[in-house]
Amino acid sequence: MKNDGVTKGSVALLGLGTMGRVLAERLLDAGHPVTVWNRTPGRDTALVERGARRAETVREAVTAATTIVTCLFDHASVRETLEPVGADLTGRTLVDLTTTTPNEARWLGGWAEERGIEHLDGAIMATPSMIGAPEASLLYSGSAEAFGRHRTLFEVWGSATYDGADHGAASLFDLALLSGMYTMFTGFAHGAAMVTSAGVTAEEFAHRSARLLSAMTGVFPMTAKVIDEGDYTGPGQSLEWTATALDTIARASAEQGVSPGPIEMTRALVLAQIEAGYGNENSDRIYEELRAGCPGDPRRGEGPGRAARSSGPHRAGSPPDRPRATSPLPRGPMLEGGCPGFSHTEGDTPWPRFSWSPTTSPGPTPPVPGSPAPGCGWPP
Ligand code: FVH
Repeated sequence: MKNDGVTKGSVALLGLGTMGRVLAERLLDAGHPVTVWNRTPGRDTALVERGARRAETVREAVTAATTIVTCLFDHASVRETLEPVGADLTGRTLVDLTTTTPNEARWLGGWAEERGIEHLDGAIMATPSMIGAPEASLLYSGSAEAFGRHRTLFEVWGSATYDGADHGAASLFDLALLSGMYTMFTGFAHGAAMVTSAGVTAEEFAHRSARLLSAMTGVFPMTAKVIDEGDYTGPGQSLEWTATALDTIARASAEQGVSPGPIEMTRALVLAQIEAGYGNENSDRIYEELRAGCPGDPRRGEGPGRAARSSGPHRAGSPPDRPRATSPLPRGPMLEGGCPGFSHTEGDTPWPRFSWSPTTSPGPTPPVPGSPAPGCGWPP
């Protein structure tokens, strides 16, 4: 670890947006020497009054600390900020709390490794007002050593979970969790639009919706078991039944003059699996449709269920050329070996790992495996 006479435990925080400012405040509360930098001047005034040191340039900030925390807008802004000071970061620890994709985090991990910079990617599972409170949770992945040394520091922000050496792991969990959150809020907004069209307040609806949705989360473990075992023939709501229910909701929505957009999205997944011949199977099977990939992606169909999807004529309610599954589905290459361009190390992380080969100059972020394929927009 490079020190250059810099105080041990000193932190430079780059990015003083809504989140960055709160992260800096909690560090100051905990007694850490903090240097702050922001692209637009003036956002550090309150922090400087509380004892933070103002850096006029990125270089001044990174050379003032042993640990550099970035909390910027996106991956592009992280690159724009850090690339000119790559050499100054050598021997220091970089913790990027910016929301990025797993492959963007892996790219930054590779870029850092090439320069002798310890790297951890972090994901903040909290809003700014939660930072420092017990309900705030932050995920980290990358250098285990760096995580171990910084754990106490990280805990000033919230609980700190280490998700493994794959630099993209924290980000993968972050975005997977947020997928559920965004679609839940969209479903709530849709339901609210339906009832407010009849004069009911959204507030009244919120109480009922929260009760139902909270209860429904109790079903997750059972759904997960079905997905993990790949057997959709057990008891539960069939795809055919679900399609009828979704159709009724969509028609009710239209009757109220409300767009059925969120329901149409789910319905499309259900109908695709019915068309593939699984109408009598459990509606948890929409997982298979998601794993099959994006329309237009050359890898589409490489996930589990591919053999069944690609063979024989499709008949509603009866899977083509495949007996109804009583044992786990054969796992396809996407699960076992990872996506094209990925490698998976036995006994290491349970998700596909991106093999990153250092080059002298990383250049622009490569079109990374797993990035959106053409035709992946919605509606398809
Ligand atoms: N706020 C939240 O609730 C969420 C919670 C979960 C995690 N996110 C992620 O945290 C990152 C920062 O979020 P933020 O809320 O602080 O965002 P802003 O208030 O918009 O501040 C953005 C900062 O980024 C700076 N910035 C933007 N572009 C550049 C650039 N090209 N070069 C250097 N800095 C840049 C911006 O600077 P300025 O506009 O003041 O000059 C702000 O400091 C984010 O990834 C969330 O997804 C927060």
